Amino acid sequence: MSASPPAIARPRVMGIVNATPDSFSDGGLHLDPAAALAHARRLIAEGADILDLGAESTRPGAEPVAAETEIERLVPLIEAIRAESGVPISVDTMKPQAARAAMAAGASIWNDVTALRHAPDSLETAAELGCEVVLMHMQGEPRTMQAEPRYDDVVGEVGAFLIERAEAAIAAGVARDRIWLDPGIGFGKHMIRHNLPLLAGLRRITDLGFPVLLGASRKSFIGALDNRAPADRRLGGSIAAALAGAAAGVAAVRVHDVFETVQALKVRAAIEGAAG
Ligand code: HH2
Repeated sequence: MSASPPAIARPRVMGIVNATPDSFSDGGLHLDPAAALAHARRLIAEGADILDLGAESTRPGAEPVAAETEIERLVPLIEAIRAESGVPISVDTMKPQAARAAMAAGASIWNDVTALRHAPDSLETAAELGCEVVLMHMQGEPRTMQAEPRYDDVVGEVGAFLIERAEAAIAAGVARDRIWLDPGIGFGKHMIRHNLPLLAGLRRITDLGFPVLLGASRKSFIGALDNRAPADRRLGGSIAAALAGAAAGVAAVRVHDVFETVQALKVRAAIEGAAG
């Protein structure tokens, strides 16, 4: 008899490395390039399957960052990580110039919260780069998106938008098997009325036939559900959301707390495996 039952596949864990001075969850702790590299190293050691590097905060009300600034923040960091690890690197940017520079430096995934809508050449740049792309749903734009989000059927509308963007990407020449979808928790969504039905209805998004990335880590809806817990006290809620994602068949979760999330997903997979 084997000591442990076969574990079922678990979602991959994408660890967040912020190279911004104003990200909501860590207050810009990783703006210093050496600190960002140290954080990346730590996430790799903790079991991150992918690193997601961001140089422009998308928090509601955040000020835009110039492409040159993003490139100055991202490229040395990517090169430094690449010099010591083969971990897949994703870049969280809406700018084709930044995506291009990042891919040249060794990244392989373009994570675009605008689903390749920000610039007129976003779609064709993604096709030309041949990288994987994450197409995320957002209603409105970061500065104003939380003002008055509206949906009749949030899951249906998010799903329809994601399929429309996937088709646009494919028509522009992006290979179908390079496309990820992301429901965009917190992006133009009411904290409770929209984020929760979306998490509850995730299976309808994973059923669309593309790998799905879920980003719920430390987001405001967790604080809204738990006595206004601050961002650094939302680990339990973040893990609960990651497990809900796993149950709905997401391919990856984007998280701050890699060690704890990997552990939770491993235990979940082992329990599922034991269920036979
Ligand atoms: N959430 C944030 C940023 N990028 N990308 C994807 N694909 N999905 C997400 O849910 C997502 C994302 C949140 O942004 P920010 O305010 O910068 O905070 P942090 O990067 O610390 O999560």
